[in-house]
Amino acid sequence: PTYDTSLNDAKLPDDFMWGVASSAYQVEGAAKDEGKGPSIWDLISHRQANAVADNSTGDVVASFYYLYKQDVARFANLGIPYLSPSFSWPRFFPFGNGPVNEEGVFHYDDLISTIVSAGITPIVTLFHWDTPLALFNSYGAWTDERIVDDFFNYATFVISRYDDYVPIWYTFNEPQYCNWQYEYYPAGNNKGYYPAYHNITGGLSARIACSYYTILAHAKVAKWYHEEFKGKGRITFKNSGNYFEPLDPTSEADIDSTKRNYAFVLGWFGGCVRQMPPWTNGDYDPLVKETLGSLLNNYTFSSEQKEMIKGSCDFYAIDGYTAYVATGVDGGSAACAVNSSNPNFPECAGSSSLGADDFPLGPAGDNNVSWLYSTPTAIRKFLNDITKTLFPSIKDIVVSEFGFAEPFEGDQASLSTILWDLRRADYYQAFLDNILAAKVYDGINVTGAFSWAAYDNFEWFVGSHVKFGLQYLNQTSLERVPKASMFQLLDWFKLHGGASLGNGLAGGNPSA
Ligand code: PNW
Repeated sequence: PTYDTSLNDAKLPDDFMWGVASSAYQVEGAAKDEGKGPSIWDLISHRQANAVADNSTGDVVASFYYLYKQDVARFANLGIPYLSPSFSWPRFFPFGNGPVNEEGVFHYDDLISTIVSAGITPIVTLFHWDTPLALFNSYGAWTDERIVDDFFNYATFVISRYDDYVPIWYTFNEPQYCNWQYEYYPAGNNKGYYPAYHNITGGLSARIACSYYTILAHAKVAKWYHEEFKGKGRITFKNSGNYFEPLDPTSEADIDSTKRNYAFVLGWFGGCVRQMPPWTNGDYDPLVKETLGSLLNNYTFSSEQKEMIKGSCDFYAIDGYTAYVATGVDGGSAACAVNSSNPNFPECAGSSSLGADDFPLGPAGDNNVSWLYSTPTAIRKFLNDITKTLFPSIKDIVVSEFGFAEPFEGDQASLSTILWDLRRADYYQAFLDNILAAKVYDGINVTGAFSWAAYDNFEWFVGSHVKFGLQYLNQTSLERVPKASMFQLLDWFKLHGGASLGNGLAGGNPSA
């Protein structure tokens, strides 16, 4: 890869937020301990053989639930100013609603105080896919409107308790995933990270319902945070999305396909930042509405709801990992028809990998992260697309996750190869250079960048042998060891500035 040396002297402001991200089920372990209730992921990983590729579970992983004190000390020693973990809903409320689990509360009390005492600023995600199982069993979780109040109850409990210490709240991680991968495995083929419902095949109405109630749950919490609670910090959710460009920039069909990809991934969930014509405030993307037509009938937003959704994202957060080219497919073909037997995402659009900027592809084959291409230059173009074309009203944007999986299958045996992860180090260097270029050259107000992941963890359906970590995790001893990519990340911020330990709260919280 070639690097842009003209950026060598470019500096980030002192309030540029950076750090490492994680999620409760992927790192905590202690799945049955201290009063935690089961989540959908305890069911998926335990009760369905081969649902997780290597049949690993979240029972132990990094045991962050018990080892957080040494983890936080290590992050502080490395000089990492922000941590972005998620909290576990069924640890606070084992049944999803009802009585609170005091042991869970004490745990998160101490986690927050440990982080803050170390000079690190916590940014907390309230929901990272671990839906309380009880809510599936009682009413079908995300397909039922009762989820809105149950999430509200959980979210307001947590925010009220920790708002003094948490300058940014993410209500949801990537709601896109209940939309286009919405089915409970093995009932459906489209394995959902937070499936809409666990004993039906999902189908289009589950998919639409789950997106609908997620948006409403976010908006209800944000309205409370802004108007009633008057929170000290900011609130939004993390979007999942990747850069798309038309395979042939002169082809109408390829351009149309690019628009559809963006509309169905980002636009579906964009009402909270959509504030100018031709879009309607607070609503779904017009292309989504036009494509789905009457299928949205039971899930349209009232004007009161649109009012609540509008402005419910204080800034835009994007988990952007990779890039694709969009290709048009015949709009009239059966493969493209939108109906309940073919609800696949994204309607009437095709895509494949983008040429990899001479960076390597992510591990494919047995490792099953074949969606991940190392295309670090795309983030600059993506930030331009989001802030200038898709949602021009956005004032600031945070890259809330980015990262790369390594080693590849053949490398797994050797610890030195695992620690000497130069492909990931290259990805980080070039990715961060492109974020900096977007800021310096394109004038985009990108205010943070968070690496996935703090250490190797449980990578959902592909299990614990897929390693996104900046630190190696020895799965037997639970020892953590920083990899080359961790030092690459730290060196990059040493060179280019950004937040440092201890200045986070003031930097990240405009009202502090
Ligand atoms: C994110 N894609 O998921 C999640 O927030 C994390 O929990 C996960 O471990 C991490 O990225 C790495 O996978 C994604 O297909 C899954 O573009 C898939 C995609 C993007 C993000």
